[in-house]
Amino acid sequence: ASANKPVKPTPKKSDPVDTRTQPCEPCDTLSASVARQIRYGLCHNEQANSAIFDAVAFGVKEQMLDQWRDTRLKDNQYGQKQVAYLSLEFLMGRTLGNALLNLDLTQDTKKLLTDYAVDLETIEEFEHDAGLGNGGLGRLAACFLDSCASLDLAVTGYGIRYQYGMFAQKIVNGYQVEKPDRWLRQGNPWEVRMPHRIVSVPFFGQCTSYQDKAGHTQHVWQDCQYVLAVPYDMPVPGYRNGRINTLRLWKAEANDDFDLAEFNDGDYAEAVADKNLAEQITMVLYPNDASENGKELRLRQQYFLSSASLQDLLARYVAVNGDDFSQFSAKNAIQLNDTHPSIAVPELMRLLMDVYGLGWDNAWQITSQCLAYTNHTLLPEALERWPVSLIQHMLPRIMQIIYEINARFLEQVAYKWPGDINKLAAMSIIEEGQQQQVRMAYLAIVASFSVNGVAGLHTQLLKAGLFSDFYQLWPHKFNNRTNGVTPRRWLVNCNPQLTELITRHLGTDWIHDLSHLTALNAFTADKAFVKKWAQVKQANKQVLADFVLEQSGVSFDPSMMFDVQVKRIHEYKRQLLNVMHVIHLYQRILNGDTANMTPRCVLIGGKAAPGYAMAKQIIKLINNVAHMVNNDPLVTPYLRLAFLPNYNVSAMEKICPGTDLSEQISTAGKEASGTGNMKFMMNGALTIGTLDGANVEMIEEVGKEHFFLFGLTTTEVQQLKATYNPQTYIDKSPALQSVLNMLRGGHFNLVEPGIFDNIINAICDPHDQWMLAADFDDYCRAQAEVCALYAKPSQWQKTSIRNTAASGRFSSDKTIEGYQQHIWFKDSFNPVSTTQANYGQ
Ligand code: B1H
Repeated sequence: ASANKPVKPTPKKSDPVDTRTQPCEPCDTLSASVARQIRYGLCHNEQANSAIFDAVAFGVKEQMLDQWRDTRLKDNQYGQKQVAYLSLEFLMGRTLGNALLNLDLTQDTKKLLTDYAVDLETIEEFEHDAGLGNGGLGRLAACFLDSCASLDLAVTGYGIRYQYGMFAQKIVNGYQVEKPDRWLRQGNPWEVRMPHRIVSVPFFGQCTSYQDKAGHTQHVWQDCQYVLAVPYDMPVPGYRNGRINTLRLWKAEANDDFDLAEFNDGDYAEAVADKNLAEQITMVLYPNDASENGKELRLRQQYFLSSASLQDLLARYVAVNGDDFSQFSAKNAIQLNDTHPSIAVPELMRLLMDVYGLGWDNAWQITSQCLAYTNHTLLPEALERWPVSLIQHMLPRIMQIIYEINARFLEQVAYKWPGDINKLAAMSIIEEGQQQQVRMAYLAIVASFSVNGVAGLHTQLLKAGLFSDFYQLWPHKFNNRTNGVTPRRWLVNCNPQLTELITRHLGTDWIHDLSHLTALNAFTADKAFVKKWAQVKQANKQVLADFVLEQSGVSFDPSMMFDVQVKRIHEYKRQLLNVMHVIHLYQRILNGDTANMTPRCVLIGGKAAPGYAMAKQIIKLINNVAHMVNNDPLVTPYLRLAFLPNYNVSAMEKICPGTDLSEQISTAGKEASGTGNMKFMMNGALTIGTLDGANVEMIEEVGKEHFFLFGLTTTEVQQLKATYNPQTYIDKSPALQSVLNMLRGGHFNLVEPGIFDNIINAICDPHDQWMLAADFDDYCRAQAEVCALYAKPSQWQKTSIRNTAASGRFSSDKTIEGYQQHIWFKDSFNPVSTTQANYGQ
C-alpha cells in the first residue's frame, strides 16, 4: 500500500432531505430530554444517582445538538478563519457543571432534579474527570477551548482519546502508588463517534522515487502499515452565545488488511489479535510533565495525532474549496501546543506534496504561513529530540522531508552569517553526535510564522537564551502571550458564593470581561462588603476542610490560615522548600517560640512522574512530616500538614475557593508561567512567591505591597550558578541548620533509616540547581510577613479583595484575544505597539 493514495476531493453533495426540517418529537426542554433519557436511553430501571447523572448528561448533550450542528455548518462556509489547536493533552476535568453554566441550564437542572429527589452537587460527583493531560499545559488547552467558544471563534481542538488518562494516585505508607485511570469504563455521555470522518495513518515501509512524465521527481512511501484514526467529538459550548465548538479526539483502530499468509496458515484468530498492536497507540497518556525521551510509542502518538488532524483539516478544506490551495493559509491557522505535535511540520508538507500534488515551494509557503508554535518550557530535559534512526525507520518519508527542510534552512543561516560554521551546527535541525537527533523545537520555529512564550519573563528568556540565534534571524516571529484561565470554571462555577457577592455589586458584565473586577477595589472601604467577603471565604474553607478530611484523614480547622501548594511534584517547583519551612515552624513550636505565630494548615498535593525518584521521595517526606506534626497535640493548635492524594481538576475546584495563601515558589527562571497561581488569585488568595513566570505580571497588577515576594531573581540565579555553595547559606542560618539536623537525625523516619539521605544531600550539593539553601531564609522572612498580615483580619481581607480585583488580566479570554489579534488573524488587525517591560530579571 502507498501512503500517497490519491484522495479524491469529496464532491459537494446537496442533501436530498434537510433532516432539520423533518418532523420529530419535540426536545425543546431539558426536563423533557432527561425524562426521555431515563425512559428510553438507559434501558434499565436503576434509579441510582449514577444513572441520573447519565440521563442528565445525555439530556444536556441533546440540548446542544442543534446548535452544535449549526456551528459546524456555519464554520464549513469558512466565513471566518478556522483555527486548529493541536495538543497531545486536553485536561478537561468534568463537563457537566461547566456546560450547564455556559448553556444557562443550571437553574432548570436543579429544578428538574427535585423530581428525582437528588441535588445537582450529588449528581456531579458521578462524573469521572477527563484527565487527558499532565498539568498546566493540558489544562491551558482546556481553558483555551472555553474561551475560544465564548469569544465566538471557530477553533477546533485536536487531541487523543486515551483509554487510560492520568493515573490515579494512592498513598500507601506515605509513598505514591499509581493506579490506572479507566475513565471510559462507565461510558462517556458527551462524546459522539464520527465514523464518516475516519482517516488512515501510515507507519513504517520505505520510500522510493521516480520521474513523472513532466520530469519531476515524485516520492512514494510504500509498503506501509495503516492505522485507522476514528474521531470522537466532544461539544465545547461557548458562554451563552449559541456557539458549540468541537474537541475532536482520535482513537486508533486496526484496519481490515488481514495478513493473508497468516490467514491461510489457519492463524486467523492470531492475525486478528495482532491488530491490537495498532490500538495500543491511543491506549495511555504518558504521565510525564517533562518529556519522555526516546519512547517509540510516544512518537507514534505524536505522528498519529498530527497526521489524522491535518488530513481532517485538508479534507474539510477540499470539500468546500476544491483542490485550489491558494486560499488555504488565509483560511486556516494551526497552533502547535509545544513541540509534542511538531511532526505536523513535515506531515503537512507530505500531504500537500504527495497526496495533493503541490510542488515544494508552494507547499512550503502554505505550511509556513499557517503553523504557529507555543513553547512552554525552558527546562533542557523537556526539549524534545528524536533519534534520526527512529524517525527513519517509523516514518521514512517524513525523515526525507525533514532533511530537505533543514538543507534549505541552513542555506539561509549561511547567508545571514557567512562562513560561520559554528552557527550552522548550533542552529541545525539535526543535532550531530553519537546518535543524530532531530531538534523538534528548531523544526517548529523554522516552519512557523509565530513563536510564542507563555509569560513575559519566559518569552524574554527564550529570546535571550534558548532561541537567541533564531530571534536574531527572525525577530518578527517572536511574541508573548501570557497564559490565562477561564473565569467560568475557575470562578463562577467553582465559587458560586463569591460570584453571587460580586454580581450583587457589579452586575454580570465581569463574566464576559474580567477587567471589570477592578471595580471591586472601591469596596475595600465598605465594611459590610469586607465582612461578607470574609464570610464567603470562611464557608469555602469549611468545604475544603471537609474534603481534606475525607481524602487524607487530616482534620483542618477553618479558623486557621489555609496555606496551599498544589501542582505536579517537581524539584524546580520546590515543594521541598515548603516542607523545610513546615519543619522550621514545627521546631519553633516544640521550642515554645509561638509568639507572633499565626496558626496554619498546610496542604500539599500533586502527582510525581512514576519514574521520577526524587519527586517520589519528596512525597514520602511530606507524608512523614505530616505524621509527626498532626499527631502531636502540642503542635496541632498551631500547625497541621496534609498531603492530598490524587490532585486533579475537580479537586482544584474545591481547593482554590477555600485557600488563603497560595504557594508559587519555583526557582526564578524555571516556571514558564504557572496557571494555578491565577486560579488562586481570582478566588481571593494572597500569594507568596518568587519573581518567576506569570507571578511577575501578577505583581504588576496587584502591586508588590499586596504580594509576598522573596528569593533570588533569574539573573541572580544565573550568576550564582558557577560559584554556588550551599554551605555558606547554612553557616549563616541557624534555622536552616536546625532543619537539616533534624532531618539528618532521622526524626521523621525512625523506622526507615536513610530514606531521606538523597534529599538532604541534594540541599547541600553545590550543584543544586534549585538553590533551596539560598532562598530558605528569605522565604521564612516572607512567611513571617504572611503571619503578621493574617493577624489583622480586615487588612488581610482587603488585600484578598484587591487580589481578585487585579486578576482580570489573567482571564484566558484576554489571552485568546491576544492569540487572535497577534497570531491567528494577524493580517486583519493593526499592529498594536507594545512597550518593552522589564520582567525583574
Ligand atoms: C509545561 C510542559 C510539559 N511546560 C512535556 N512543559 C510534557 C512538557 O508529556 N510531556 O512530555 C508535558 C508537559 N508543561 C507547563 O505549561 C509549564 O511548566 C507551566 O509553567 C505553564 O503554565 C504551563 C502552560 O503554559
